[in-house]
Amino acid sequence: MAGFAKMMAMAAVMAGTLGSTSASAGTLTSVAGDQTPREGSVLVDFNGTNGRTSLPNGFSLSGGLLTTGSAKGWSQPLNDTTQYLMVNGGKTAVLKTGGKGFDGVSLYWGSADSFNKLSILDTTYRVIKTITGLDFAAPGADAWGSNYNDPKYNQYVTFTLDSLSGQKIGGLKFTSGSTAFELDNVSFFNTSPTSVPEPATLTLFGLGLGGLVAASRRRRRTVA
Ligand SMILES: [Ca+2]
Ligand SMILES: [Ca+2]
Repeated sequence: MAGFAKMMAMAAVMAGTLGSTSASAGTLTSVAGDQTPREGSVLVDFNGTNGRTSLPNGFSLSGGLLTTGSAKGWSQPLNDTTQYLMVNGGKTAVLKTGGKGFDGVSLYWGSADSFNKLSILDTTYRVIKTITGLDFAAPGADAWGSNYNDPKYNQYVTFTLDSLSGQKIGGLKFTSGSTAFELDNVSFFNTSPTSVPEPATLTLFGLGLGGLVAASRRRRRTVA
C-alpha cells in the first residue's frame, strides 16, 4: 500500500495498542487455517443467503456485510465458500452476546491485515483486549495480492481470559482501516479447571477470587 496509508494504518495500530486496558488479560493463540469449534461452544457462522443470517438466541450483529466469495478488494477467508462477515475500510461491526459471558472466543480470521482491529468486549461492552493482524500474522501482513491465499495469513485465532481476571467476554468489535477485515466462525466458549487444586490452595484461591469479585463489584458500582 501507499506510504501515507501505511503510516495511517500504523498510527491506528499504535492507538489501538495504547487503548487496550490490559496486555495480560488473557492468552492469544493462533493456528493456520480454519478449525472445528471447541465442543460446547456457541457458534456464529454467519451462514444464510443474500446477506441474512440467524444468530444464536439473544445475540445481535450491527454493521459489516454478510457475503460470499471475493470482490472489490475483499477476499473470502481461505477455503471458506460459506457466507462470512466482511468489514470494509473505515467501517465497524459489533457482535454482542446479549449479556451472556464467556471465558474465551475463537474465530477464523481471513487475509489478516495490520489495519484489521478486533476488540474483545466484556458484558458491559468495555474493551478487554485489542488484537490486530500483526499480533499473529506478522511479519508480512498487508502483502497486497499475496496474503489472501496463504494459510499463514488465514488463521484460527483464540483469545482466552485468565481465570483470575474476574471478567467475561460479552461481545466483539471489528474495525478495519482499509479493505478489508474478513472473518467467519466466531465461537464463544467457557473453560473448566483441568485439575482439582489442593484444599489449602483452594482456600487461598477462594480468598483471592472473593477479593477480585468484590473489587469488580466496587468498580461496577462506581461505573454505574
Ligand atoms: Ca460462514
Ligand atoms: Ca483482509
